[in-house]
Amino acid sequence: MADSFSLRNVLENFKSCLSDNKEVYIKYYISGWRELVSFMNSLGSVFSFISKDAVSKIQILENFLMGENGTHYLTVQSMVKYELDNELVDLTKRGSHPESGCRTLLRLHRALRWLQLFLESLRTSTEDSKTSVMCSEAYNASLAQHHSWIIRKAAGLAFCALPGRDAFFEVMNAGSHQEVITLLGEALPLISEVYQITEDLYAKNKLLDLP
Ligand code: 1PZ
Repeated sequence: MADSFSLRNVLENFKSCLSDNKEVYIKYYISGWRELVSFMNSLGSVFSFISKDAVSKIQILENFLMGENGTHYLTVQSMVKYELDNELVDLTKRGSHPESGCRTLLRLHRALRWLQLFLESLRTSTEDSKTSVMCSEAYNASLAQHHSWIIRKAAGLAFCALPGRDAFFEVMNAGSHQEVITLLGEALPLISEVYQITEDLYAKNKLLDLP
């Protein structure tokens, strides 16, 4: 529910993502994304083209997790191994597996880099910082390179509709500005760790450019 959103829920999910031996649980990874989507929806309908795409990717992964081969989709590590071992991934061009777990998660993984950069810049921002500028800088340094011109344009337009910094801190619903900043400081290392573990795993298996 949009009105029960809190930044804390997002962070709790990303915290729960890591197993003792540093594997990434898909269940919590997608719950974290669901929370972010509900947050984005509360910002207005300009963002719905973004949340629709995110939701469809979350849904693909959830279907794998709930499906008959669900045990192989417990962690990102087990998913990669299972899909590669069974040739369930289109490696160079889209073919018979256009919606593999690996390529789907890669899209969210790239978006996680955007999130990491954006939240870090929010955390260190000052009163006169603009959310739209922070958001587009984070985007240009991450996701943009994977998007077509038309999507970059649409994203740029959506960023202009972001609430200002004060309102943004309010909708995060995690207390005073100072409390939000503290919470971000605690959470960002966890998000970075989840990102880095996934990045290394994908790099090792040469999966960073999946079509
Ligand atoms: C609060 C501000 C929100 C800004 C979000 C910044 C990200 C902008 C992304 C715009 C892309 C949306 C349209 C869909 C693009 C898809 O083509 C790509 C590639 O997928 P493919 O076509 O290969 O299947 N999809 C993505 O890159 C995934 C994007 C997920 C974005 C989730 C953002 C969630 C933000 C949470 C906000 C706090």
